[in-house]
Amino acid sequence: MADKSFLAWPFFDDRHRDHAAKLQAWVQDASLPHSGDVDGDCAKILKSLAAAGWTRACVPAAYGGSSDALDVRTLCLTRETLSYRSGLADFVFAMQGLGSGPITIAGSAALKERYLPAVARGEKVAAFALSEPVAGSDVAAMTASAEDMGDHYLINGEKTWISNGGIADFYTLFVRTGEAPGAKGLSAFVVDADMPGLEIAERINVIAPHPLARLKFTNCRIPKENLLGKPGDGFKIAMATLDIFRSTVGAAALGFARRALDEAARRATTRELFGAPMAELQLVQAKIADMAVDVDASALLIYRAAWVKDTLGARVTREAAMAKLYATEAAQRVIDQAVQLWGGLGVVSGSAVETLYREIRALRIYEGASEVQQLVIARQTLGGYVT
Ligand code: COS
Repeated sequence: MADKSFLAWPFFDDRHRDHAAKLQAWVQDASLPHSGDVDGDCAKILKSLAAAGWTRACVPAAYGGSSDALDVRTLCLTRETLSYRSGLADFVFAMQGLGSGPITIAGSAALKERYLPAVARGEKVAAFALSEPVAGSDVAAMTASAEDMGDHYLINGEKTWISNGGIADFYTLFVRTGEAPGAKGLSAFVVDADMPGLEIAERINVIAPHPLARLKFTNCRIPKENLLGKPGDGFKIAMATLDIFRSTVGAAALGFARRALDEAARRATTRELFGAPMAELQLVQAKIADMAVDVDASALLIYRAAWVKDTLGARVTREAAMAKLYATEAAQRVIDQAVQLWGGLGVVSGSAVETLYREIRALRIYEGASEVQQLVIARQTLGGYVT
């Protein structure tokens, strides 16, 4: 069974330990379908998560949430626990938080009232629309635009790799409004999925299937009150949202890695090789040791970042980037070793480690590829030496 001793670490309060224990008990018996119909499965999973109250962690208490402010430790514990059992359940939970995060951070009281309680209750499906065909890592290069028409904005352009694209009820959208070149000329909006001028141009299939789409905006008319923050605030709102959710991507990777380590240990202790259990071979022990270190080091970086954000309220860009970079790369290594220990059975479609092998890959890319995290960490580190 997955090691839970980390819950005794000083990063947590008793309410986190209580949350983790209750979620763990729930997730063991919950109905979390993986039927191949990803849209239908996501709808069913969201209903279950919301009925049990877990999606309340995605919004602040004033709007039906479970903590006063978004609590990164609760978000991370939830993702870690869900991903251990089901990558799709983790995805559904995470998107409610990421997609509504910009509203929590910068929305007017009216926008918060209109969207956040419905997100917490699972009645509105949220999505986060930032990437474009030629602007993913370099956010400031985006070209989709919103033109100020006096009493409304007119949106034109494309967004791609949009998770929940096609099933979302609303998108938090980042576009160029042109107050200044580059990062300072972007703004954020909430766009309802049924707005005329917004179409799902393409559904995209990936190795660990989930709803994903390219969106096209053609003279899509958005009310002025759907602006988040002020014109020109878009880049900072996007980055502030990612500062919260990047640690949680690390936590999802950690759940996958813990599952892989458990599967590897189970294999090593039950399979006989050269006349003894595999676990007696030193080469196998070396793999298990490396996996265990990767898991604990990931957990330390993730819950350090989450604790800094929750308790110090400081900008957490560097810590979140380290957590995401390390935990996603480490989980890839851990899962690869688990596949190796399972041998031929490890590459059989649908086996636990084969599923993990597909599930982990996208986490090293989305919400800032590993190379973007390296850039962020290097800038923050070198910044301390500039005289
Ligand atoms: N919080 C608040 N403000 C931030 C911030 C953060 N985390 N990060 C940057 N800013 C501010 C900067 O301080 C700067 O403002 P000032 O000029 O007033 O100081 C402004 O925003 C521009 O920052 P920067 O110069 O770093 O912008 P860049 O265009 O160089 O950004 C990276 C580069 C690569 C860091 C950024 O584009 C990024 O994170 N890219 C990856 C995006 C991503 O995750 N894509 C996936 C989509 S979601 S699936």
